[in-house]
Amino acid sequence: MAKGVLLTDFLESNSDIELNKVLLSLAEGCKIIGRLINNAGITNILGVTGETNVQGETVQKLDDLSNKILMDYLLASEATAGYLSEENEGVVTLNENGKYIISVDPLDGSGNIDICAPVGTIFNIVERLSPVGPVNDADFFQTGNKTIAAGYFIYGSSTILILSTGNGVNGFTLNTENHQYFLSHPAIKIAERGKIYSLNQGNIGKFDDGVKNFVSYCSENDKATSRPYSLRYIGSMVGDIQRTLIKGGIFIYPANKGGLKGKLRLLYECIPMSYLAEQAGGKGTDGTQRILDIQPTELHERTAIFIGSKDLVDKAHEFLKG
Ligand code: AHM
Ligand code: MG
Repeated sequence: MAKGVLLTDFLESNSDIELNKVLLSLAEGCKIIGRLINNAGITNILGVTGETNVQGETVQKLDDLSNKILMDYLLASEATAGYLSEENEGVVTLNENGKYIISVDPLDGSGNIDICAPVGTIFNIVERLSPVGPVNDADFFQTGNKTIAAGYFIYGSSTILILSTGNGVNGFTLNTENHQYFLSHPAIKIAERGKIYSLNQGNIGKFDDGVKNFVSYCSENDKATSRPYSLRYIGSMVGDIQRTLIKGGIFIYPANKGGLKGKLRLLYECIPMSYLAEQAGGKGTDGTQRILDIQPTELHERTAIFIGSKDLVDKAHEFLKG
């Protein structure tokens, strides 16, 4: 029998009872999602539903199932007041008396399931602003400075929960024998100096000169700074952020020329990942300001993101300023 610190024990000493209920419901729901993903090829749940979501993107069957599972489990937690998801147009009230609201990407990188690449569930939790009753959009329009807890479950060679409740970042691996999460990655710190850069370089022609020049800088020869740096890009944000947290480096999803908004969503992708990055000693910005300082104004708002080791995010900023 595996020994170690269980997620349940860890949470007892790190967060309040209501928050624990939300986190533990998520953790249970994500066990189910992880199992569905593991068996997807033999249970006819690969592929698309034939529908598009509110953002005009193709919905995979597993996107839809993951969304429903999370809603069911969070409803059962009785502590989750409201739910915002990439897969739902508007916000959903789960428990009118709940204290917390949650924004999620139920299955990030789902376009990669067919090739067995890592995918994940990303979440960000804040306290609701409205007192009781149905939640509203304003409850969700809170900056990342108000985040109480954030993280993701990555379904890769292991299922791992990467979590911060505002006191550093810890990883919990799901033991497949007893189905319990154990602390496996305590006190994760991002390397201050990164040697990996990560972006969809095929789009380089669409990006501003600042991004292009930074990419050229990363691929130049320079012994003193160990360049060229390695290029790594999974195309699944949870996978790319997992590598960035563990090995250091920078992950970038820029805006197209002249714009501020990239592809990735502020509330349920960029805020939680930037919260984790900062809690691990790194940085997350949109190229001009901290992601956590951005005031959200739309539920499915997008932003550019530059996230990871401090030195590389700062270096990218030098190039972006021109
Ligand atoms: P999704 O939320 O619809 O899965 O899209 C987000 C994903 C991220 O996981 C990943 O970083 C990005 O899209 C990759 O985009 P691209 O294919 O343009 O490189
Ligand atoms: Mg996503």
